[in-house]
Amino acid sequence: MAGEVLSVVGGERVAEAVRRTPSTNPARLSDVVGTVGSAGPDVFVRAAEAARSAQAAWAATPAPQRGQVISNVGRLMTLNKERLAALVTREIGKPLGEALGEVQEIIDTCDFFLGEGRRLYGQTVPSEMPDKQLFTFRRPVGTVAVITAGNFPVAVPSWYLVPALLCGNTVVWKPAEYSAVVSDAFYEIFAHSGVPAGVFNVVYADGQDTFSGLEQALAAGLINKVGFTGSSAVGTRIGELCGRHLQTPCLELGGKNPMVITEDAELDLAVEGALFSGFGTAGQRCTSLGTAIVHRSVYDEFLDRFGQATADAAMGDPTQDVLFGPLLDEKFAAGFEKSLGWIAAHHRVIGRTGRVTADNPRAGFVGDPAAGLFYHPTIVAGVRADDELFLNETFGPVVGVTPYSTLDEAIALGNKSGYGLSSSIYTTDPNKAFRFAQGISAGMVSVNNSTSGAEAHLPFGGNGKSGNGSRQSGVWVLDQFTRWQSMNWDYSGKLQKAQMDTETVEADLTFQLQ
Ligand code: UN1
Repeated sequence: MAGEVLSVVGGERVAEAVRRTPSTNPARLSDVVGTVGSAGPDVFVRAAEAARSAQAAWAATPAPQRGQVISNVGRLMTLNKERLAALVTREIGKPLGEALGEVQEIIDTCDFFLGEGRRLYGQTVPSEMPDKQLFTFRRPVGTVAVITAGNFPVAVPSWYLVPALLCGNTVVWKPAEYSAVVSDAFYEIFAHSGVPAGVFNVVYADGQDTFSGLEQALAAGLINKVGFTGSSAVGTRIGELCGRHLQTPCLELGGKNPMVITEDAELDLAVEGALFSGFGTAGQRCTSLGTAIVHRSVYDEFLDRFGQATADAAMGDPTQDVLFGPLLDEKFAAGFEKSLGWIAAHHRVIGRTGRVTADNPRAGFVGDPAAGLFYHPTIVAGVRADDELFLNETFGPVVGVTPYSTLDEAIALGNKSGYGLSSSIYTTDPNKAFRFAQGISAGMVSVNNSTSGAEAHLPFGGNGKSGNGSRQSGVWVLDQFTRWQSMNWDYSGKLQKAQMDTETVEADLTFQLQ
């Protein structure tokens, strides 16, 4: 596959690198997928300059033509679906079925936005004065910096890049370094779809260099909008930085997503949902299940069935038919091991914990566990509302379970962590479903479905520690990548002053019916 992956500025590869690091297959650590040449902050600034120079011409390109480019991206993604998905599987260890779904999510996003190129509707608005018309227009924000994580190395970037480009913005994209090879393949598809040089720039850099490049680019007035998907800690720093420049970034941060299972829930369905939400993608989605909050009357029964389903689930080699594969990369494995330290004495652990090894084996493991970063799926029963495990995101295959008595208590537990990304309730009672939706602080609510797996055209985003209220996807994301401009056009031939020259309607407002 790719030899060395390099940043792209103004359509040219940037040969100089501050560091060269291998990107390895987390399911088979001996397999080096490619080498990443990381750039310093100066390259980020140069990329922002290139994007700035290309912006006016791109914004002047008729929106339907920009839509044609997005249509081409969708077609090339379809043509390359299997190859791109295989690369996702190889570089970050996502099971192939899920990787194919991830590429499909890009295609769905293109399908939605190619038509938006022929809409991007503004309004005509009546004026309070004669011979005057009012209008609104969506204008591009300008130059956008997009910084994304590697757990969805291509789908989540497409949620930013596709609408941002369609709306007439130019972009600097900073993908995760541990998914650089797949990011490069994604970039090449855009480059072959008719995106002009300079409109889409890519910078591979570590977190610190990215932050300092962004700081400089913002100070130089080169960036008008930042989109960031990643941890709440980094999102907070980006929010502070953007705030100093009077900008509101689009932030998609962590989650500690609750799933409430009521006394009337269909338990088999709930178990299936908890299994996929908690252990699908090895628990490494921002939408992964954090804590199952289970009515006391079905608590033991749920735990038994969930424990059994987890023991029976296929895990291992992500090229095979498994529920989940390895953790994304060494850094994530280390972070997850730290969060396993949150398991406390009062908890009851169901199943094994930690790395799958010869001494800590998993029955039925598919493939060779020693080859990669494989971790046992762990259920921790009896978590309490003030436990670290209850309050903090783990980003790995561990699910906490806690009992509740009343729905109000379940909702309070669901809101307790302060995150507010996604949530789920399993119930057969519509009353409980709506009460839950009203009380839960999450931006997304599933009824009888997983906490993860949002469709690509519904608003996606969170509240509290999960974001700043921004929403991606569908028509809602247009407000991130355009600004409303209002126009008033007076053709009366005189200066008509709003509020002052407006005719008042004659009326008798003392009139009462007899
Ligand atoms: C993420 O993990 O950052 O809803 C996004 C889902 C996916 C996206 C997750 N479509 O689970």
